[in-house]
Amino acid sequence: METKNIRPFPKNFLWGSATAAFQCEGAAHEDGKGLSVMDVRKQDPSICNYEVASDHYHHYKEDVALMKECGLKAYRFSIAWTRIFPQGNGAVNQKGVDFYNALIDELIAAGIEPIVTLYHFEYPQGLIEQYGGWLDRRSIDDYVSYAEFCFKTFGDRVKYWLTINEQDHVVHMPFRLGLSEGDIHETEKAGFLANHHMCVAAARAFKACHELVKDGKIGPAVCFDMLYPTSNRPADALAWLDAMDLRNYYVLDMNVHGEYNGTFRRYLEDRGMMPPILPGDMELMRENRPDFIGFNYYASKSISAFPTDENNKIGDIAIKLLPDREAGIYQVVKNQNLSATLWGWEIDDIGLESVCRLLWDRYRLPLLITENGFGNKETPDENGMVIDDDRIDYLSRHLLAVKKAMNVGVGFLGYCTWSFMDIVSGHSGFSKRYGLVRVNREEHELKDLSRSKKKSFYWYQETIRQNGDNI
Ligand code: BGP
Repeated sequence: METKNIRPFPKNFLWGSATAAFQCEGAAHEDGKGLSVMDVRKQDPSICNYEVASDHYHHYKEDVALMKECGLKAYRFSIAWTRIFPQGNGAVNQKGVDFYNALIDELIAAGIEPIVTLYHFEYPQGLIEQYGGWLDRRSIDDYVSYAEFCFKTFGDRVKYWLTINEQDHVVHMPFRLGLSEGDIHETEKAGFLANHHMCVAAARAFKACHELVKDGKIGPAVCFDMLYPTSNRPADALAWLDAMDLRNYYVLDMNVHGEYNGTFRRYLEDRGMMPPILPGDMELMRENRPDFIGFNYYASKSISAFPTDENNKIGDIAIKLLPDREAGIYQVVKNQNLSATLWGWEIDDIGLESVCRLLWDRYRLPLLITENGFGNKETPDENGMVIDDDRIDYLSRHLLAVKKAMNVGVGFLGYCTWSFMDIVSGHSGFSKRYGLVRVNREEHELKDLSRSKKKSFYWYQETIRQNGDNI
């Protein structure tokens, strides 16, 4: 809604930026780090792997100095689980601990609040080999032991924690669970078993954080696209509700309310995919709630009804990243009202405003945007600077959406751009850049990995300096 006045950003708003370990650190085989599922991933050879990435492991002091110059109040990064526990459990690798201690100390000295993701896609390959990873309940204990170790070791300085990045995507991506593609139904079933174990593990991590970290706050970091019914046909509106429950709310409903929402439960039971729930699992979730909702937002999608017929039966699904078409439920269709990135991600800042309100209405927990950013192909101009006006436009519109959501009462902790420096994109290597800072390398040519500030760096610096009054 438009209002005559708009409230300013609060003084303690966490102006942040984010990365993830496997996408920026490099040093994939250095100082005792063990292998993760991302290291062993078989991928398109035209895309770079994660061995060097942005070489943040060796450039972290320079990177933190740039964050300080930008004025960041918070930096979200992830700990590579296998830098601390190379096998996922068992012996600790002290050099890994030393690295994160040094990074955290550097941030604190720069006046930047660390926000730490415990697990961002890079599951230890050792646990896959020992017992099949998240498909086995032993995974819960190993995740909790790792989390407790981090709380005890870093919790004197790290007060904001995130349990699992985009669990709602991981469970649909076989290789991130250490599975081969195989039979789609079996893979889906395995994914929802993993999902249950992750929710139990997250509840135990919420509990442990509250017990071990003085003033600690912890939450999930899901992906949350805005969804729209494509038309005012009632069947499209119903398909939209189903899609919201099945794509967006299902993990958070377990994390916050300790329940499988009705649509999700019926969906799983109908397909013989309901995981075994042990006595105490749901009570544990209900008794241990997160302190905030962390979510990544990039785009919106349009949903229309997709009825069954003689060709499309219940259970027929088309899997891409997530099922984009499920017979008897919904299908994702192009939104003619929005422009998109080069990768087809539909740009929708108003969608973010709606998401913030939906999340606040359903959970009444403060929000932390853990990722929001614009991926693009980029080359520096003749003066060596990347003039990324499209990114500035994208980020400022999305920040205005946050401001407008706060204006009608949505509680917020802060906002992180994705990403601080260029990192390896999850699906498109170094050809798709997100950073406020350019890293001088190409897909396969490493060059000197030097850092240079893009135009968006200066824009974000000014935005933080004005505490968002320019938005
Ligand atoms: C999120 C992930 C990030 C990052 C981002 C952009 O899903 O949490 O790790 O990859 O998406 O995605 P992509 O790199 O595929 O453009």
